[in-house]
Amino acid sequence: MHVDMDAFFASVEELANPSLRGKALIVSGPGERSIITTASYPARKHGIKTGMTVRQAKTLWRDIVVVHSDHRKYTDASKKVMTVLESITPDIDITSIDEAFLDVTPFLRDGETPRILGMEVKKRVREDTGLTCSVGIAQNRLLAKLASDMNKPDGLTILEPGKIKALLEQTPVGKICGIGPVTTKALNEMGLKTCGQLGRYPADLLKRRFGSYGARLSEMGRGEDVHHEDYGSETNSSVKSIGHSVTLSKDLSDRQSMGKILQTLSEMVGRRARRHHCGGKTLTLTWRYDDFSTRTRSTTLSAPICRTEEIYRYSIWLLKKIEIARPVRLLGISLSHLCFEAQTASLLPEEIRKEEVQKTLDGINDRFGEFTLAYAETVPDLRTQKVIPPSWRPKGIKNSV
Ligand code: TTP
Ligand code: MG
Repeated sequence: MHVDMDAFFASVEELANPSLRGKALIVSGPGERSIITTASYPARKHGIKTGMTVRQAKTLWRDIVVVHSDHRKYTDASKKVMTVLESITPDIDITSIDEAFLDVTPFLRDGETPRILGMEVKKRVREDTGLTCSVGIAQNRLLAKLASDMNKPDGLTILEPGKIKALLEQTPVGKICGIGPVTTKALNEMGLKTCGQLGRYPADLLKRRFGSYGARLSEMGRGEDVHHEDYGSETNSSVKSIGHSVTLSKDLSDRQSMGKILQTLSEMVGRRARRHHCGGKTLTLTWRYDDFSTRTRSTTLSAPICRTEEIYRYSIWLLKKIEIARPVRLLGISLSHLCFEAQTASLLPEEIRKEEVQKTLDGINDRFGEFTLAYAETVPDLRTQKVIPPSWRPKGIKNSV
């Protein structure tokens, strides 16, 4: 079973302020250039969706109501939702702030039909949180997720095994979780528009074109999900990267101003890595131009890093190497190739001193709040723009692939 909350941030805002209920509503950061994290269903009727800027939304619907994100509210609501789901089964895998997979096989063995079970889950979520969700039930995760999206909002969709083949014939490849816009475009150019076509296409040709992902694509086309048999709880080893990005309040072209942003992002990424006792061997700098084209540049180091000062130093190094072809509207840093518990104490006096400085800074910020003590270059107001990635987990860190 896949459970996904409907227009989650917007619904939480409506719950907190009932006068917003039923309105065309968007949730975003402050300012016209901010990106919309979600739009209520009435707003979606006007073509407004996640990823647009507030300004674009206003051109589509002048009377759109804009609410500024309040992440505390969403994490609190998320915890309530997950508590309800955990009361249904401990076999749960929370995959983002508003969605989870539940292995409900044992209930079905006891004779409860999927529809009764789905209705019961929806009822309990609504009673305990005041929010609606959409539920999909199928024989594996891939299909359950496809199902939960089919009748949003407040939907309940059950995919019976006998009907899946026909459904996949009609399903565009981009509807499958794990096939993003770039792959969708590439597949479409190969003449593969539906899952049915993708599933029938020779797997070795897909492998030649997409590498090991090609084999996975072939399975996806057939609605198979052999990789997700295990619904066990999250382990740190499943975490692939730790990153933060920020949409800038105005486009930047000079490296010095960008450096200040990177200082702030280095602290945010480093803090998260240190909290989870890990470091990353690969550092990636992401930048997005004003035409929304996005670039990345990475460097892989001989040992994992997690101190703010190190992350900053290498991101500045990358920044110096890149060509800035147009004004930049978004900057991001991420650490990948994560090593857990890998930090061995350094023997170099200078390194020991830096580690002590870092521990002291962290200690103060743990006690008095983030950025209480920060490097002088840090831009403090950036923190308010922080967006919770969809891959957020209440008990863990971002699992981005
Ligand atoms: P989603 O479940 O993707 O979207 P949603 O719940 O708003 O709408 P739907 O009914 O279609 O499920 O994401 C959950 C929340 O995560 C969403 O309310 C806002 C946040 N979010 C971001 O912050 N950034 C993003 O890019 C996306 C997609 C979501
Ligand atoms: Mg949702």
